[in-house]
Amino acid sequence: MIERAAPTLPGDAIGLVIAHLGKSLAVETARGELLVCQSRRRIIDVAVGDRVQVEATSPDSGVVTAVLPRSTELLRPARGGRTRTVAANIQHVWVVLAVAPEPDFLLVDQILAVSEHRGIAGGLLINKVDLGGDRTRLDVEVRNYAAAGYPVLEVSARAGVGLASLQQRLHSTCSMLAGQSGVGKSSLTNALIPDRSLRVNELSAKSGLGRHTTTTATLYHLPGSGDLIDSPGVTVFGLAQMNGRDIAHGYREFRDFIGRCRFNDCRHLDDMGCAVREAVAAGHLSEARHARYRKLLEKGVSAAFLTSAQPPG
Ligand SMILES: Nc1nc2c(ncn2[C@@H]2O[C@H](COP(=O)(O)OP(=O)(O)OP(=O)(O)O)[C@@H](O)[C@H]2O)c(=O)[nH]1
Ligand SMILES: [Mg+2]
Ligand SMILES: [Zn+2]
Repeated sequence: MIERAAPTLPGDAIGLVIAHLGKSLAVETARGELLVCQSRRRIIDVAVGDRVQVEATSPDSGVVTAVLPRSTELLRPARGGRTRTVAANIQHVWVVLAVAPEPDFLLVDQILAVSEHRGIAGGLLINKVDLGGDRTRLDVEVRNYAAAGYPVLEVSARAGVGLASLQQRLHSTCSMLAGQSGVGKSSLTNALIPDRSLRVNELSAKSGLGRHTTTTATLYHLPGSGDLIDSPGVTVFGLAQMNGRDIAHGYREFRDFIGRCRFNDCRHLDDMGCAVREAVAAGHLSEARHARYRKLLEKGVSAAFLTSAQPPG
C-alpha cells in the first residue's frame, strides 16, 4: 500500500481551484493533493481555474488566502447588478450543440459574444453525430458560425467520433465546455478524461457533498497536457459588463463592416447608412445572426449603447 504523505506546505503555496463546492473550494496543490478549502472572508469571487495561495490546515483541508492575477475571466451577471466569474484563466470556450435537445442559438451567440469580449477563443462542438434526425437548421446555422471564423468540430461522445481531433485542439491549453443541458458536455469530458470518475468520487468524499460536485464547473487534467472544464448546462448566459458596442463586436463577422457605417453611433439596426444592415441585405452576413443581435441589444442594453460606448477613431 502506498502511504499518502500529508501535505507539507511551507506557509503559503500555490494551488489551482478545480471546483466550487457550495461554500468551499476544491484546490489542487502543486503536488497533486486535493484540499477542501475555505476562503478568507475578504476574498469574494473565486472561480474554477483560479490560481490561489493556499495554506494547508490538515491533509485534506486548507484556507485560500489570496487569488493570483487572472489572464482571462468569463463573467456572468449575478444578483444585485453584480457579476460572477464562471471560470478563470481559460483560453478556449467550446459551445456544445447537438441535434437534440433542440439548439438555442441565442444562447450560443451569448456565450460566444461574452468570450469574444473577454479575449477567450470560441468554437463549436456538434455532438451526437451518431444520431439521425433533421439537421437542416443546425447545418445552416453552423455554416454561419464557420463563416464567422469559428472552428466547428463534429463529434460523438458515444460513438467516439472526432475525439482525436478534439484532443488535438485541447492540447496544452485550458478549455471549457459550455452549453445547454443534455448536449453531452459531461459525456465528452468522460470520453476525454480516463480517470474523471475517480476525481469526481474523490471530490464527493472529501467535500461530503455527494452528487453535488457533478453540478458545478469542474476542471480536469487532460492526458498529456492541458485542462478541460466541464460546466453545468445553462439556459441563459447573459452579457455581463457589455455595452451595445461590445455586443456588436461580439458578433465577430460584423467587425469588417462596422467601420463603414455612415454614423459613428450606428446601432447596426435600422440606422441610415448602416454597412452591417447592408451586408445582411446583400447576403454577406447571416440574417439569423443579425436578428439575434437585435434581440440581445433590444433586450438589455440599448439604452447603454450611446452612453457608455466610445465613438470609434
Ligand atoms: N446518441 C448520443 N447520445 C449522447 C452523446 N453524448 C451524450 N449523449 C447522451 O445525452 C445525454 C446527456 O448527456 P450529458 O453528458 O449528461 O449532457 P450534459 O451536457 O453534461 O448535460 P448537463 O450536465 O445537464 O449540462 C445522456 O443521456 C448521454 O448519454 C452522443 O454522442 N450520442
Ligand atoms: Mg453535465
Ligand atoms: Zn451600422
